[in-house]
Amino acid sequence: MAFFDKIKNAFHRTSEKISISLAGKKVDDNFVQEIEEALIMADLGVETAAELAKKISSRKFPRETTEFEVKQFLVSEICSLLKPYESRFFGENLLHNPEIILVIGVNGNGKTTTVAKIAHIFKTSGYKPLLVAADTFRAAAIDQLKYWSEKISTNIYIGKEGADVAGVVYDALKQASANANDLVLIDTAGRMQNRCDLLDELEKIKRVIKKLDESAPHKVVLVLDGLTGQSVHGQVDVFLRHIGVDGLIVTKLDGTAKGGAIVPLVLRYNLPVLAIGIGESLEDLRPFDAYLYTSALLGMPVGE
Ligand SMILES: Nc1nc2c(ncn2[C@@H]2O[C@H](COP(=O)(O)OP(=O)(O)O)[C@@H](O)[C@H]2O)c(=O)[nH]1
Ligand SMILES: [Mg+2]
Repeated sequence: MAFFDKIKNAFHRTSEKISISLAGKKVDDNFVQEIEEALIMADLGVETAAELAKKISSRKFPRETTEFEVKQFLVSEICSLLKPYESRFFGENLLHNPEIILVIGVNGNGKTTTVAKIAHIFKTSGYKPLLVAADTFRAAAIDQLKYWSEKISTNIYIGKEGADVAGVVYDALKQASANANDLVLIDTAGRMQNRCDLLDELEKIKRVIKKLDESAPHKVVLVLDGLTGQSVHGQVDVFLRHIGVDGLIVTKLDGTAKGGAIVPLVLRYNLPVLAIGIGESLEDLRPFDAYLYTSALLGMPVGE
C-alpha cells in the first residue's frame, strides 16, 4: 500500500521513539510512564497521552505482554478517538450546484496546492470545477493557481493583482453559472502579519458569496501545515472565531516526525479532517483514515 508506506515512513521517527521506550520492558508503572512520555514527544498532547497511559494501566496487561500487543491496544484506542473525525468528503456527491468551497489558512500551509488537488479529485469523478484566485495580493499566487489549472485542464477565474477580492469572488461566481461549473474552489490569501486585514477580507468574501447563495459557502476548509507545532492551535482559534470552519485539511504529513498533532487538534476543536496532504503532487491528497493514520503513527502493519 504505497500511501500507507509513505506516511509510515514519514512517521518513522515518532514510531521509533515509541518503540525504543517499549523495547524489552515489562508492563509496569515505569513502562506506562515511558509510553506516556513517548506519546507526548510524538505531539499527541499531554492530556491525550495521560488518558492513554491510564487506559494501559487499567487494562492490567500481564507482565509478559509484548511491545506489539501494547501497540495493538494503543492503535485501537487512538483509532476510536479519531474515528468520529473521519469524513466522507471525497466519497460524497456534492449536494449543491455549484458547491462553493472556501479554502483558508496561513501562507505557506498548502492552500493553493490543496485547491488544485481537490479540483483534480472531483474532476476525475466527473465534476466541472472552477478555481478562483482570490489571493490578489501577490502576482506569484495567481500564477501558481494558473499553473495548476492548466495542468488539470480546469476553468479558472483570475482576479487582477491588487483587485478587491470580494469583487473578484462576485465576478467569479457569475462566471461559474455562465460556465455551468458545479464546483467552485476559492483560494484565498493568508498573510498573518496583517491579520485584521486578512480576516476582514475573508469576512467580506463570505458576505458576497451569501448575496448570491444564502446557503454558501458550503464548506469553509482550513488548511493546516502538519509541520507546525503547538502554535497550530492558535491558528485554528483565530479562523474558527472570526470566519467559522467546517473541516480541516492537514498537509505535509509526508515530512513530519510529529504526526501525532492531529489527535489533540481534532479532540479540542471537534472538527472533521476532510483530507490529509502527503506530498506536492496532485495525487497526494487522501481521505483521512483513522486506522491507517494511527497504524502509521505507531509503526504498525495494517490488515487488509
Ligand atoms: N511535502 C509536501 N509539501 C506540500 C504539501 N502541500 C503543499 N506543499 C508545499 O508547500 C508549499 C506551500 O504550498 P502553497 O500551496 O503555495 O501554500 P499556500 O501559501 O497556503 O497557498 C509548496 O511548495 C507546496 O508544494 C504536502 O502535503 N506535502
Ligand atoms: Mg497560495
